[in-house]
Amino acid sequence: MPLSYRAAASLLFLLPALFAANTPGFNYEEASVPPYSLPDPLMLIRGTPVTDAATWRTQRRPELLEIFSREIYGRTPGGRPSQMHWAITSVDRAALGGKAVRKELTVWFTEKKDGPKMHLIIYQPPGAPAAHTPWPTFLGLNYFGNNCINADPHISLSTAWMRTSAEFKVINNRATEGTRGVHASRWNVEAIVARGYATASIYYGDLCEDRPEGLTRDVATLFGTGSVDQRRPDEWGAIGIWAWGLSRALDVLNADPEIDARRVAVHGHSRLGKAALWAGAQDERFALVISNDSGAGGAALSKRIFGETVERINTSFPFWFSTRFRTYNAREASLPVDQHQLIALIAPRPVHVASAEGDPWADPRGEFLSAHHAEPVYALFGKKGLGVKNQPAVNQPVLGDGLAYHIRTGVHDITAYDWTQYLNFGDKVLNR
Ligand code: GTR
Repeated sequence: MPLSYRAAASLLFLLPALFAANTPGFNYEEASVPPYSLPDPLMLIRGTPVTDAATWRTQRRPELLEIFSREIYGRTPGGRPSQMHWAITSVDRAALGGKAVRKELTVWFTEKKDGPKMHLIIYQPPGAPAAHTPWPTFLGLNYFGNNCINADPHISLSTAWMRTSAEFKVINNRATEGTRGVHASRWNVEAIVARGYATASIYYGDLCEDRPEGLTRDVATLFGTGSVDQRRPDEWGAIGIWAWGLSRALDVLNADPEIDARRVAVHGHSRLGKAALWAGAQDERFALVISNDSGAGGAALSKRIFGETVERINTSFPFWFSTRFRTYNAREASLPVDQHQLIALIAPRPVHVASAEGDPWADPRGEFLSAHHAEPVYALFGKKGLGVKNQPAVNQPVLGDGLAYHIRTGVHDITAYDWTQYLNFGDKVLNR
């Protein structure tokens, strides 16, 4: 007897779950998580424990940064280029119906106007801030050009290469008018500005196109980066370049008298959350780091082997990390570091890690455990960290002392709920 439509449909629905446990590249079974041991953030390579903040700063933190650079993300080959310059291209002090000030800037990384460049957009509360209280600011990379963060028709439309997407109205690798505001719900500009913060954004594709070719174009050309498979083992990849761009945006914000560059939170979702964490780990000027569903190579522990694995991410995206990271494909146990130490690199600066219940690919539990296992380093600085041993229940945010974590209902996304938590934590740690 033929299967009813409903029975066939439910079988199809079950198929991914049936294969999940055995398919190389990801694991959705908590029971299949192998026993693992995490490297101690407070043990120097030579075997001496770190017991004070000064030793952490001068010895252990540099050691860990070196390992993350050499083995995972690749080395950042330089800082701010000497010829980098920028110009404000538009200002509207009555944007969004008078609810915000909108500024657009172009940043050229060399003396050449036709060389590598990025566009920065800033929305800030209306009016001029009092001279002594410039705006604290949220800064992040976006996926579809600055035009995607709000439906504001006055945002300049990106002309850069972009992943073609019918859903986001990107046709033939270019943004169309239909791309305006497609990620407005992820950016929540009005809500952020209403809470007394500025929000700034750059398009990740201005820095490095999210495809293998990206490593030989734009910012990569400034440093002679090799192609995907021809790089030296410790050369950077796209995540390194995106993180570098966040630091260059901070250079520019630092020169804006209306922005308080000592109170800039760097945030990112998913692959851009990985970039935000790596930017925050390297660049101590970031005052708060926010990881939204950053998953593998971001906040999630690699050694748990839950959700996306090292091999899977290096295979799907061979241009995101260094080629040396491929050494750990299916060999997570041999990694000399794990992602809790990436969070620890940010200490004592605050970090907020967020997960979504319907996002097993990013391993919500592994994201929580990274924050949890970074606590000993916060403790060196007299901070409690999360202050909870167990992963909080869904929609029960923990805004702790130096560390925050929440998991919400719903899927891989940034929602108004996430922003409410980030703003609440921001009020706690940035609005002093
Ligand atoms: C996925 C990738 C994840 C995450 C995600 C995203 O395909 O496997 O690690 O980065 O993309 O950026 O949305």
